[in-house]
Amino acid sequence: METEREIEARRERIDAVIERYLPDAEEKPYFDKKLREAMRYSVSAGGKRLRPMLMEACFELFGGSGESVHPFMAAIEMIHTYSLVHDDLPAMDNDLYRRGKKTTHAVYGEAMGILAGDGLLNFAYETVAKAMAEQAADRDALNRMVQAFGVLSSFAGVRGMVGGQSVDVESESLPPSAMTEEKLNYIYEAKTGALIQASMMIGAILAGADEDAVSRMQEAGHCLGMAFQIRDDILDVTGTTEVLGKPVGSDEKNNKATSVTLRGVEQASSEVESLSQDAVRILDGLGRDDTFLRELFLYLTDREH
Ligand code: GRG
Repeated sequence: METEREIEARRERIDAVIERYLPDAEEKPYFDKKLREAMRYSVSAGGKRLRPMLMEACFELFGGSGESVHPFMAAIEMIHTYSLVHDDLPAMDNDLYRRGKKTTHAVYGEAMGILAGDGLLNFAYETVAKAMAEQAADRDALNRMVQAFGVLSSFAGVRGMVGGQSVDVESESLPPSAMTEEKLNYIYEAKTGALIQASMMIGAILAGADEDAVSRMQEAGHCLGMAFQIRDDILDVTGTTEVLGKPVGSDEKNNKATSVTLRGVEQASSEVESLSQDAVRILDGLGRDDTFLRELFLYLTDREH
């Protein structure tokens, strides 16, 4: 209960941070007002804010303080939200509900859905670039931000989330029997795991953690990301639309190969358990006060939505 209260309090603070970096819908020129409204709708429609929360908690774990992590927290949520907006489009999953609300394209139309996603992706990098320019005088801080920027762009891109999504999309036109364990692991690590890994690594980098610590965060993020996605597969079978805020049973409807269709709910659940223990073990191995992060890991791998 204490953990849930802490998570909720952090989520509210993160919402306020993100709000500060979103484009203003009223700002002139007004001709593109609809686009800015659609971008704001997509981000403000809710969400657990897991990635910025992990980023901030990792920043704190390595002794980071102050606001240098804020633009990156906002940026990763913008990138995550763009991926959801595009994933919901008719050309991809064609979903009408997300986070308990109508999806962006269902409200603003397909073309504006595409543009809102494009807008969020670009605005994420613009946000970070602006923050970097403001740090130009402090070489150490700037170097950390440059490194974090590299992680953000590569893990969100072709070698990360976009790459994973492309293989996921391609696999959908093949029979589920064509899916291999190796390919499914790649899809999960890239599509879902990459942004989780990036969040944790960026928090550590901005706090000044050394290379070894950053690679341990990458490893812990891998375990957490895999556990998170497998839990998502399980919830698609065992969850409810009311609690999840999105349709359930969509994997079966789309005849999609997942960890559950390949290995069954029971085995998938024990994988979640062992991956989450691995993640906690890596974290504990750092010998730092990881109380909140540890609780967050366990909460996320045990989540109901
Ligand atoms: C379109 C480039 C592109 C990528 C899409 C993220 C993604 C890749 C697709 C979304 C579909 C999906 C089930 C992804 C798995 C990761 C996942 C469970 C995303 C939802 O993340 P949450 O639960 O969402 O953190 P909220 O709404 O809480 O932010």
